[in-house]
Order: sequence, then C-alpha cells, then structure tokens
Amino acid sequence: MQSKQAIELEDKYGAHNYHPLPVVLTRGKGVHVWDLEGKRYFDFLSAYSAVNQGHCHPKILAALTEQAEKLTLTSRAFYNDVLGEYEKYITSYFGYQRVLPMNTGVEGGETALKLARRWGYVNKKIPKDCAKMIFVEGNFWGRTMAAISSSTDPSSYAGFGPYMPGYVIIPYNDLPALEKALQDPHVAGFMLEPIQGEAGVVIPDAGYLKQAKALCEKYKVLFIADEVQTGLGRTGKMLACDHEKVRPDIVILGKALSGGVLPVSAVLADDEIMLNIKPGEHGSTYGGNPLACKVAIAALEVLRSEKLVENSAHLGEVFRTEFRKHSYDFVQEIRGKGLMNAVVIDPKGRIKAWDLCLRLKENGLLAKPTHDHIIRLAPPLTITESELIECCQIIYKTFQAV
Ligand code: IF1
Repeated sequence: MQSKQAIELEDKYGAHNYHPLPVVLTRGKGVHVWDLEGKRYFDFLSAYSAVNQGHCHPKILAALTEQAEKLTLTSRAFYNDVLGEYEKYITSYFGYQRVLPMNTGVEGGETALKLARRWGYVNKKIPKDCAKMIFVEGNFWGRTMAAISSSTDPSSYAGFGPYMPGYVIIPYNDLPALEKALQDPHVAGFMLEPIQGEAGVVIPDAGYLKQAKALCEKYKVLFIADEVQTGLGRTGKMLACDHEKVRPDIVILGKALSGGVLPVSAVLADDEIMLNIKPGEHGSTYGGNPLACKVAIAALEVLRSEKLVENSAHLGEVFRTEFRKHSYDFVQEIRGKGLMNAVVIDPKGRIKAWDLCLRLKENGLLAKPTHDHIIRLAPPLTITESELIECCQIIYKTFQAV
C-alpha cells in the first residue's frame, strides 16, 4: 500500500477528529520513523512526548513480549504477581507512599481531581458537593468532559456543554491571582502543568512553582502537578517540578511512562490523600494490568540506565544555542527547557507554521504546529549530539530557504 491509499482509507472510514501532516508512517526505531515510500525522518514530536526513550526501544519491547506470553490482564478483581512489584518500584522511584495506576493521561487527571475533592471533604471538611478546583488559563490535560470544562481554548470545549461545576480559572504564572483564589475555603486543589505543553511550551517565571506550592500549603490546598508531558526527563529533570525542588501533593504521569508502547498512567500521592478512596470507589478495567506494569518498569529503568534526563538537559542547551546562531524575520522566539522546545512563528509573518512543517518534512524532520503559529520541537531524549546538530542543520536549511 502506498501513502495515498492509507490516507484515503482514513479519510473514508475514520472520524475526522485530527488533521495530520500528510505523511504515513510504517516503522519507528529510536529517533527515526519511516514512511511507506521508505523515506526516513527525525521524529521531533515524539508522539507528544510519549516516546522519550525512542521508538520501539528493545528493552521495553522485551518486557512487553515476555509478559505478553505469560499474563496480560487479570482485572483488579484478583491480585497478580506484577502489580505490587511495580507499585513498590514506582513509589520509591519518585518518593511517594502510594500509586494509583490508570491508563491514559486524562484518566490520571480525573483520578487526581477525585482524590483532591475527596481529601477536601474528609480532611478539609469542605461542605458536601461544594469542593472547588483551581486551574490556569491555557491548560490542557485531555479530552474528557472534566478536562475540557477547565479549558480556555474553544477548540477544546466549544459545543460540548454543559460543563463540570466547581472550577475556578486563573491566569498562569500569576501568584496574586492564585492567592486571591485560594482564600475561598471551599478550594480543595490547584492543578497545573509545570510548563504548559499544548499552550506552546509556556514557561512560568523562576520561583512561580515554589511560591505557588507555598501558597497552597498556607491555605491548605493540594498542589497537583500534571507531569504527563513535562515529566520523565522531557525538561531536563526527572519531573519539571524538580527545577524548583517542589514536591507536589499529587503527581500525574503518563505518555513516556510506557515509552510509547501502550497507554500507562499513574497518580502518585501519600497515604493522607490516597487512602481516602476506599475499595470499589475508583478503578479501571486495564488500570495496573501486569503487561503495563512490566512495560512501565522497563521504561523507567531505561530513563536511568541511559541517563536520558541528563542528555535532555545538555542537548536542550545545545539545541537552543545552535538555533539562536541564526535569526529569521518570521521567527519571534525559541523557548524551552531540556528537550521540550517550541519555535514561535510571527502570526503575521511571511510563512505559516504549517507550511514550515511541510518543508521540514520534505527535508526529513517531522514536527507539527500547536495553536497555528507555534512549532513544538521535541525529539526523543535518546538523540545524540551529532544527530541533534544534523537536525539543527535541517531546520536552518529549511528556515533559510523561506
Ligand atoms: C490530543 C495536545 C499535547 C497532556 C497533558 C494530560 C494529557 C495530555 C499535559 C492527556 C495529552 C496529548 C493529547 C493529544 C495531543 C497531545 C497534546 F496537543 F492535545 F495538547 F501533548 F500537547 N496532560 N496530550 O499534554 O493525556 O489522555 O491523551 O493520554 O488529544 O490531541 P492522554
């Protein structure tokens, strides 16, 4: 089958809930993917940061195939011999007492909200059904009704009402606005991305996370970090909150927790928060399945054994330094931390981000715009310095030709 047929099949039989770049991928290995015509690309999206360990990592696949031939799913109606091992591993890996295993990032967010509301009622004595959650403008944590109810992006929420009640939306990176919102004694939790991904790699001022956490402690509100995209080495630290030595009350992980092999997410918290949910009050058919647990252990081990966090920090500096050696009238800025970067294109400039991505594709590098004028540039954390320099040259050659 050629790319054209593959695209026609999706167009004819699939929901049109995406507008993909016109490339049909058939194979991935490390930092590279190949299309049906055999052309090789550098993957600079990394499946929205789900393949930090690179495509089809052999150690993660080995864990997958070994467990797949043994036992894939028991449901939580019974115990199995893998979940406890995984729970011990991941809680000591991140320094929390408990983990609640789920599948997708948004299920992790929903779980965190339920834990925060329940903690609000049990520990903060918020009156029944009065708990409030604070979110920030520009947030993105998934596509469920609870998630889009907190969105300020019409393409996420418009036309899907009515929305979840009990939400307060404040500006990102605005401590006075946060302190004002925290005065409400019915607030149970404050949830945010340490660096906003979908908003276009929006980095808050230094100290914002630290001071926001301190304000949450002052007003007895849970600080919930959505590290689904920023976590697992993407920003040059294991968790983006580590840049400010902030320990969230609840951490949400997803995406690269499985190295892109199957959906695995996790919510980390200590006993005081986690044990408020009693047996039968929350769960999921696949949550904590043995296959996912073995894959997640392998994915986390690879981050450490291949020093991907350090590589992300170092090569992130190299990337931004290289990029800044040239300037382009249609580029407003490059920004990022570690290997989570974005180029902001002048919306009134000579070329659209989409067309730049088409040209990058022609030159062998895959990236996709977010919000029309921002191009996210996020390769797998396994990229080598020489590969990164090669990619900088592709970007330079492409941008120069405009
Ligand atoms: C799509 C965006 C990225 C996330 C953060 C939770 C989730 C995501 C910070 C939910 C998911 C994905 C969803 C996917 C595209 C992608 C995305 F552009 F949509 F916003 F990465 F920026 N927290 N992000 O980024 O995780 O339930 O998807 O496993 O919906 O188009 P999920």
